[in-house]
Order: sequence, then C-alpha cells, then structure tokens
Amino acid sequence: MNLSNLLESKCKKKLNLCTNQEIYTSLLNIVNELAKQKAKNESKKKIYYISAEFLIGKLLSNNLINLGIYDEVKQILEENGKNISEIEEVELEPSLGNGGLGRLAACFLDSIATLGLAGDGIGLNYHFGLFKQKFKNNLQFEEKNEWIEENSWLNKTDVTYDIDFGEFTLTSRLYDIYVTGYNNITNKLHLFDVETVDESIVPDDSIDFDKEKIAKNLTLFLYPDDSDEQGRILRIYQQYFMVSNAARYIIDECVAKGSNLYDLYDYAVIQINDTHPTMVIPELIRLLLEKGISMDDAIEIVSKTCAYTNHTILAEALEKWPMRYLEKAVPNLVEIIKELDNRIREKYDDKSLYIIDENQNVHMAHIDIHYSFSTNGVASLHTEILKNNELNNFYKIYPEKFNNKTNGITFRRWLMHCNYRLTDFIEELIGNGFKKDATKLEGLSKFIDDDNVLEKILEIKKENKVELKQYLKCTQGIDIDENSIYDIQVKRLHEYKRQQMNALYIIYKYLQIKKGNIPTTPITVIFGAKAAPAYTIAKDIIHLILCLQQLINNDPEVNKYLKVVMVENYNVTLAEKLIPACDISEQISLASKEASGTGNMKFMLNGAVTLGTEDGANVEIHQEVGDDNIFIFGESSENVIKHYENADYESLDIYARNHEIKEVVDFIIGEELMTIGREENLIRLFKEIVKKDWFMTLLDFKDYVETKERAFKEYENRHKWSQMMLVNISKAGYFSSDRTISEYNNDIWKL
Ligand code: 26Q
Repeated sequence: MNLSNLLESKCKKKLNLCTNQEIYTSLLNIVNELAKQKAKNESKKKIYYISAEFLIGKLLSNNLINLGIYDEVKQILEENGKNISEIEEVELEPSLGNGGLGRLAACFLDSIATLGLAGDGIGLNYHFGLFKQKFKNNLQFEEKNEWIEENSWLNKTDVTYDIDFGEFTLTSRLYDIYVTGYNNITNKLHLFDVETVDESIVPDDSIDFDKEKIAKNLTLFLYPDDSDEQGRILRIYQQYFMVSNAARYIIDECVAKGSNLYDLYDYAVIQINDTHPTMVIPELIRLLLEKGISMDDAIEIVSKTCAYTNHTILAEALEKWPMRYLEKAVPNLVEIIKELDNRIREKYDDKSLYIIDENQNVHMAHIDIHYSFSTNGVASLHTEILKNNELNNFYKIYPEKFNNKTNGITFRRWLMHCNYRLTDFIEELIGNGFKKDATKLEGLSKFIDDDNVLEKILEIKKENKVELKQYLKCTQGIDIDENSIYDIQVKRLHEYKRQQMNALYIIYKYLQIKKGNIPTTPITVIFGAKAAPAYTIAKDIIHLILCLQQLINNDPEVNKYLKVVMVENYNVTLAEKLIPACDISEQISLASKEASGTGNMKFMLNGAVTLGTEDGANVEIHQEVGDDNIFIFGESSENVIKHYENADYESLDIYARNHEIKEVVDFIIGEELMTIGREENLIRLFKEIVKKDWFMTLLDFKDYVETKERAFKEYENRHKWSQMMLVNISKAGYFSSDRTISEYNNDIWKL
C-alpha cells in the first residue's frame, strides 16, 4: 500500500476531513510500524547508555526524516490542504530531560542508530518530568508538565521486575520508544516505570506531592526538590530503581545471547551518564554475587563493563550521598560500597581517593573512576581541567583511563529538521553528502567570495527571523522587529552561565540609549531558561530579566532600539525555532566552568556568530573558525582557576573602583526597577553580585561590553557578516554527534 492510502486507511476517512490530531495519531502509528520493521543490529556486543535524562524533543518529524518519508508525507498532506508544521504542533514534547546532559543523550541515541551500532538508552519514564515554567508578576512559577497522551510514542512491554528497597518492594514495567537511525537501523530507548505510580497525588497547576509515598511518586518528576532530606532520599530511590532495572535487563539480554556472565563485557558496555546512574556498579556486582560469582571476579567483570562520563566541574554538582540515606533506601548496596571503599583504602593512603569520606558521605564519582575502565570529559579543555586539577589525584593513578570525547549534536534535528531553508540551499551548493558525512560542509568554503551565495544566506536568516517573530507573537504575545539583531542566550539558568552578565549589559545599553547613544541597528536580546525550583539566586536573575523586559519594552524612548524577550517554558521545541533565527550566540560562562556546551554548536551550525569566553567547546569552535569569525572575551580558564586557588577575587573592588560598572549594578536596586519588581529579590541579587559574585561576572564585564559592541559594529557590514556566517556553517562538521559517537566506539565501546 502506498503511503497516501496507508494514511487514509489509518485515519478511516478522507485526509481533508481529518483533524490535525487524527492525522498526528495516524502518522505516529505508521512511524511505529515502520520503525519496528526496520533492521536491528543483532551483533554480540551492545552499548547501553544509562541516563537520568533523555531530552528527546518531539519525535514525529525527526522519525519521518530518519525513515526517509518526510518529504512524501509533507506533500501528501499539502495535497489534502494540510500543513505538516500544524500537525507537528499537536504533538506534546516529552518531558524527560532538563538540559545539556539530557539533550546530549538524545543526540547520541540518534547517532548510534544512524551509524548502525547496536545501542539502547535506559532511563525512567517520568510522568511529569521537568516542570512547566510559568511567569506571573515577573516571577517563575512551576507547574506539572503532563505530556503522556493516550496515543504516545511509549510502547508497553511485558518486561517487569521486582525491585527491593530497604522497607518495601516495587514492581517495575518497561516502556520502549523506537529510536530510528537516519536511513539505518532501529534501536530502543527503554524507560522503566513503577506499576503503582499515581498521577493524582499532584494537584493541578502544581509540583507539590507527598514525598514519602514512594510507590506512587517514584516516576512522577525528574530531579524532585532535594532541599529537604525526604527529597534527597527520594532521589536515591529513583536512581536505584533506574539502575537496578537496567542491570537486570542487561544481564537478561546478555544471558539470552549466550553470556555466562564471566564474559559480560563481551556482550555489554555500559556508559554511565554523569553520576546519577553510578549505583549500577554496586548493583551489578550484587547481582553477580547472587549468581554465585566471587567478589573478586564480580568487581573485575563490572569494572571491565562500565565507562563513566563526567559533565561538570562544579563541586556542588558532584553527588555525594550520606551513608545513612543509603542504609535506609538501598541497604543491599551498603556492604558492597563499603567493600569497594576498603579495597581503595588498602591500596592508597590518600584520603581524597576514598569512596566514603570521614563524614560518612559516599562520593559517587569516585566509585565510577575506580571501578570503571574509562573516564571521559566532554570537551578538550574540560578533560584537561579534570586531568590537571579537579581529578588530578585520580589521573595520577589511572592515566590510561582518562580520555576526551568532545560533544556533538545530531544534524538531522539541528539542521535538516529545524532549518529546512538552509538545508535545501546547502544541498543546492554541495549536494546531499553532508547529511551522512558532516565534514562535507567544508565544501561551502569555496563560496566565501560568491556574492549570490552570501546574499542568499542573509535572506534565509531573515526568513527564519520573520518566522520566529510570528511564532513569538502567536504563542507569547510578544512583538519583535525582524530587522533588529537577534542576540540569544538559551540554556539552563545557572550563575556560572552568567545570564546576569547579559542582563547587566542590557542595563548598560538602556542607560546609553537614554543618554542619546543610539545603536545603528536595533537589538533584540532573547533569553530562555528554567531555574531549578529551589535555586533562589537563579530565580532572582529571572526576576531581573523579566523586570527589564517590562521596563524597556514599555519605554517608547528605548523600545525602538532595544527589546528584551524572556520566552516562557524554554524547551527543545522552542530551541528549534530560536536557533535558526539567531544572529549572535551568547556563550558567556566563566572560563573553566562550562564543561562543553552544545547549544554553542547548534547556533554555529545555523549561521550564528558566537560571542563567548574561552570555555568548554567554545575553545574548539574558536580553533575551527579562527579569530576572525568569533568574538572571544574574558579571563582565561588558567587565571580563573588561580583566582579560586588564591581566593583573591573581590567583586566589591571592581564595583567600587569602576564608575560605569557601579552605575549599572546600582540600577538593579534603583527606582525604575524597584517600582516594577520585588525589593526582596532585587536586593538579594544586588548583594550577591557586589559581595560575592562567585562566578566573577564583574571580572569580565568590561571586556564583555567592549566585545559585544564590536560584534554589533561588525554586524553593520552585511557582506563580511555573511562571510562569518558561512565560515561558521562550513566548520560545524566537526561538532556532529556522528563524529563523537565514532570516537566513543573506537576508543571505549569497541562494538
Ligand atoms: C546533581 C546533584 C544534585 C542535584 C542535581 C544534580 C545534577 C542535575 C543535573 C547535576 C547535573 C545535572 C546536569 C548537568 C548537565 O546538563 N551538564 C551539561 O552537560 C552537557 C553535555 O555534556 C555539557 O555540554 C554542559 O556543559 C554541561 O553543563
């Protein structure tokens, strides 16, 4: 049956009479059937990517592209008066992730399947996942994010396990989502759920629930509030539930393929995505002991099966769990963790290497590094900092375990799907080879002096900007000017990412305009970010940005030249609209703090020029595009690390000594903002910046302003700017996750 007839038979009526919802559901069913029929890779060894987050985004279009039927479906719909983007709007975005680490996991699944490798993801089926963000009175509020519909991408399986905790046992159920490779095989994302989960314990428009009802709440939320002890223990229950299911599933699958478990590592390699799945190590050891394998053997087998990826150098994000919590939640693991710690104590008398510290805290990353065969960072600077600073003690004893795998992004979603205009144009210029081999984008460099090509790139950007304008008008009721410079910072809200520095720039610019220094081209500064519900200062930063939005957008003297937009509920779907329309990509973290960043890669690929610090993968972007096609500013990571070592950074000095900076910072608690915003929040933020400024905003502020002004000035030379865009696009090939996954496979997984 051809696709058109198939679709009509699924819809059970003529397409032109169907609602968008009916068409979406039918397409979902067709995709699932086609995905199921695709070949699997039945090879002996498989990669299992365990992660607390999979930020997969909407799945319909991506699957249609990967199955090679997007254009055909689009055409069939058009012939029946339907528009594929309106069908896309019907799909709810899965709420299974938070930020970079989760989106990376999703890009990796796409690339693993695209490269034809046998590899599945394993995680949890959160019913509400990450909260939905709402703004009211210039403040963030959180609501539950219901995304699972009657017809969803989740396929219920018969796989269930009984998972024993300290005080009770819970039964799990596995749901699978098909992961289609681009013109290649199908793999799976395995999401475990608890059979007794009960959505009704969460009131409407809220994220409150009884933290002690583990049987009902276990898989409701991603990163439930951990500001109290109950919340932290709930996190342990979640983590153990994830990894115990994963471990059993992996063992069952390997045994079915012929493993005697002594050779588990010939059948499975487990990539541990940050420390959230770390308990898989003691859990696997425990399960092997249950099967009669000795402790020595079990430890060796598991260590040869597991590999660990570190995504952060922020001390506060490195998980340590009080032993007391583990004793309550997962007593089965306690003896094993103690044994793992004892073996280290016997071998080394350096306390910094121990798993259990003198305060009876269990350091999860230490379990990973000692008892896995590989530890990798996610960008070259990050890996160097791990080796030379943060994890230097470990690097000295295990130099062979440390390796770098610079992150990447899937070009199927972040170019072909989100920017069809640019994709089609690139194909016109260099053919379609870049879709399978991203390095072919280099072929664009020969058009660097071709005026028609440069014109066309600007035209495409303009069209994308108009489309974003219309979308924001429609969905958020905000009006922006497509002829302004779109300057965008979208990412989790965190002080180290320094959204507050961008906000200070806005104040600076506002004051300049008030003084009569008018920008040649108007500027639209766009933010998107969620703050963790208990992260007070992050919420204060959102408050500041929203107050600035209100002040500036309503000031007729200023709003012709400067606008501020903070989009509500930033997610993958919004990213897909914002990134293709961006002129300037803000990547302004304090050097040494951003492990990699992946948004930076998406923006570059879509022809935005980076304004950034020498941090994370910005360093590698800088190397690829050269000094002339990026705007770099700020203190080096080496100097920043020295400031921390010497504890010699004083923001108050900078504030007091520099009149211009003082004027800008004082504005936070000046009359204009205080009449719009809340005193408590603004004063707290002001004090934080002046008295602490842990992430050194004021250190880089002057250089940031100067560099940003230079970028705006260069934007006026449209010819030159277009050349910069072209260079960025043509050099983005290195940042394909296909390259990253090939490296994981060659160096770590060896499938
Ligand atoms: C830890 C302890 C307690 C509570 C929460 C957490 C926690 C939760 C989420 C720690 C870390 C995360 C997420 C981290 C993350 O997204 N990291 C990002 O990973 C990307 C992919 O490697 C990098 O590009 C980013 O630089 C990094 O910030």
